[in-house]
Amino acid sequence: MRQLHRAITTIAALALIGIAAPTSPAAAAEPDTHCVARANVDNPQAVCFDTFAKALQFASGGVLYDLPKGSSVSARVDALNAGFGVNVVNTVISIEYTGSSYTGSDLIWTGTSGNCSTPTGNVDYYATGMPAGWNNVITSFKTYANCWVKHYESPGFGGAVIGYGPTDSYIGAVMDNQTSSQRWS
Ligand SMILES: [Ca+2]
Ligand SMILES: [Ca+2]
Repeated sequence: MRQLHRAITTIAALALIGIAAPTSPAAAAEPDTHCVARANVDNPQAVCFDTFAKALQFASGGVLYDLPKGSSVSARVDALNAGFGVNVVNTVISIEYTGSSYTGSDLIWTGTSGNCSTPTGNVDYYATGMPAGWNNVITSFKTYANCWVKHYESPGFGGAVIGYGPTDSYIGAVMDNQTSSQRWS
């Protein structure tokens, strides 16, 4: 009986070692990231967080705002944008996603000039290039603050282009994972 008990204890110890063994780094999927960048600057930089809520809070300029738990992304962005000129410095002009239907990692574009003007004959906001990690990855996007967005294949507004257009769950085969610069109007 004692020998059997010892054998079971040994097997259990080996099993624990097996469970505790680290998984291969190659097998670990890259976690989604949630980033914020400012348009209308020369070299936009992304500041990234592990949750969308933290990224949106940063985009708001760090000003706290209270909304019910489970509020939709649109409701939260609308609340942030409603504070423009009151207690919030930034306006969210679009959110870009690496996956279709607003999935994957996201990039919150902000500006400091409030809403886009309704005519699309002008450029209200621009990004001549993408922040680090965001070149050639955009697949879907949501627009805010009366802005529509143009996505360009190349930096500096060159190559294939789609837009101006509003929120789209799929950018289309031609521009999928191709965006290297953007304009908003
Ligand atoms: Ca490109
Ligand atoms: Ca405009």
